[in-house]
Amino acid sequence: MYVIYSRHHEEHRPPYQVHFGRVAPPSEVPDRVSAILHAVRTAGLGTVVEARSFPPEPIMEVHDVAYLEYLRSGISTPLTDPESRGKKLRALFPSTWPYGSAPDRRGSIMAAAGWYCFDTYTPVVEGTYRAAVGAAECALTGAELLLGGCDGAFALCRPPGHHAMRSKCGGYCYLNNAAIAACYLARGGRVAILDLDYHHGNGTQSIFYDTDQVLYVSLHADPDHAYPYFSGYPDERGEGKGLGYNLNLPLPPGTGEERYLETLAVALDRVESFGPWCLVVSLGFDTYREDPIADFRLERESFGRIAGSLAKLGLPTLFVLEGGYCLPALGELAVSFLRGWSAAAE
Ligand code: SP5
Ligand code: ZN
Repeated sequence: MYVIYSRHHEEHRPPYQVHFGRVAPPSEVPDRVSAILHAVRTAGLGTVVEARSFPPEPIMEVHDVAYLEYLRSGISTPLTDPESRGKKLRALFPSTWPYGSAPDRRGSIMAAAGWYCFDTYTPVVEGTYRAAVGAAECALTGAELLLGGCDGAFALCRPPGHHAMRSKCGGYCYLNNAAIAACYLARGGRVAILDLDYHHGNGTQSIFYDTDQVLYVSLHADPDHAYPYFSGYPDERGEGKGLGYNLNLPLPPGTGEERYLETLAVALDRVESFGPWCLVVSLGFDTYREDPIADFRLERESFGRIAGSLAKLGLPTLFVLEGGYCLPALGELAVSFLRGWSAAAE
């Protein structure tokens, strides 16, 4: 198993997030990936490699050019508002969103912020664009390994990606790493994406909602009480040609291993009946019982069992890191996962 990282992830350091209308410490921090890398190296698991660089085209297949330009240059665009003329921001957050039947007006940087970002968790800072491109390159490097015949790769993407839409950031996500990899892998045939993050991958769902070439299946907290609130319901099944190629399996608060593995079996049946040539797993560790922002009850060993069930599919698989915020446990969760995968894949 190759484990892929980008040194550029450290350049994305959000100073804070706004949660329930209050300033709170950031959850999505550089130590997340450092902790996993350290644990994987200490355990002597897998081959750790750096992402290679890619031309912009595979990213532009998923994301809108004007949105990419917002991520690249938004933070250095001076405000023109009366009380802050000429000032530069340290972290670009929206304060206003398009309202009513607002036409596409993006004159000021604050209009762009509301246009291109859907929540108060996802600021653009100086290093965001470079880090997000590095994360996409981790996923693409993994995709290329699969196309070359490798049967497993784990891309340590940071910032994460599954909430990012074609032209909107949100949920700590800027570029949809799993979607970018899936598009790249689609040159080899149909691709399935299985999303195991605690939160519904609203970005990934929206990107592939109208296609039958990429299947999206997700296990996540019921949006009736959990972020991202507006999507992840079972009646969202796809549209047009894509009808029947989107499957949401919401789970209640307190979900533990038994219920999780039963639901995973339903998801894996759908993946098998789709018959993809490979699988992309959006892997979040925020389903862990001690995760500070979530309420599932998976144990460390659960991650090894989940990996074991995935390995039994026998498909070339690209794991793409999404969430997971319990810093003291992240390393051991990743190690448990990788051990479970290699034990079953042998
Ligand atoms: C990729 C991913 O897992 N994104 C998650 C986005 C979650 N957004 C809601 C976060 C609630 C954060 N609560 C912070 C409390 C700080 N004390
Ligand atoms: Zn999550």
